Amino acid sequence: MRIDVVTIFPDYLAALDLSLVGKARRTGLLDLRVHDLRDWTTDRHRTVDDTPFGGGAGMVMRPDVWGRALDDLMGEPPVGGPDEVPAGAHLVVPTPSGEVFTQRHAERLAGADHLVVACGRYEGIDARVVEHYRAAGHPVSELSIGDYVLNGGEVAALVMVEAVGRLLPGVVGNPHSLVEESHGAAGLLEYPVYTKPPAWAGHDVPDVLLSGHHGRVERWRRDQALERTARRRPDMLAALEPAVLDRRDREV
Ligand code: 6GU
Repeated sequence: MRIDVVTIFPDYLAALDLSLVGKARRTGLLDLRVHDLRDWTTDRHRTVDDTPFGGGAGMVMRPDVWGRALDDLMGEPPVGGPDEVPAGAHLVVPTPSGEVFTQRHAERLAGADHLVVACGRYEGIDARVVEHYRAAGHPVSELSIGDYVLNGGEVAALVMVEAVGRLLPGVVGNPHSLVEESHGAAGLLEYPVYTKPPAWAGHDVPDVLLSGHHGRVERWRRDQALERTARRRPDMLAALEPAVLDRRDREV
């Protein structure tokens, strides 16, 4: 997969050299390129923003600068028809006014051949930019990483690139790690985990985990996951398909 990130702070994305995503880049599983939006400015001051029409506080990022950058990076939009192979990038715009980014978005984006992530700063990017690439036929996703305010899209882009990158085949060494995790297919939070030593600072590992009884361990983990989800994320529990709950689950 190819991912282009466009930002006025390329250094923010330096963390993507590290860990599993960094390794995926070095081994060629992920072609990730970070670009400075100011490379597409044409004035002496390398201006990317201006005052908002209609007034108000803050600055808005100019559509002409973004348009030159994205025209260079997006490729041709996909052509219609059910049998056509999609060509051209999926545009991702991190913004606090987007849909809340979830594992489902990560899974969908991981299926794309090419993502372009446009990081806005200030009060955001002129709305015609999203309108333009959508009208041209590109898939466009405006996504927020949660209900709080950041200074720009860069940290959100880090979150999204990591969440997507780890889903690419071969990036996470043990594919089982992708199955049994919070926000995975089970729709439950992950159960608590323990390792050695069995007694630490007066806290013991639950006996069942030392019992060697696989069936009881599985049941205990499922109960813990259900209890946690009920307490911490009642919204997730309410959204569960009733069919995924067994009779024992309902007693928890
Ligand atoms: Cl994607 N951008 C900004 N600026 N703030 C946010 C966000 C994104 N997601 C949550 N807060």
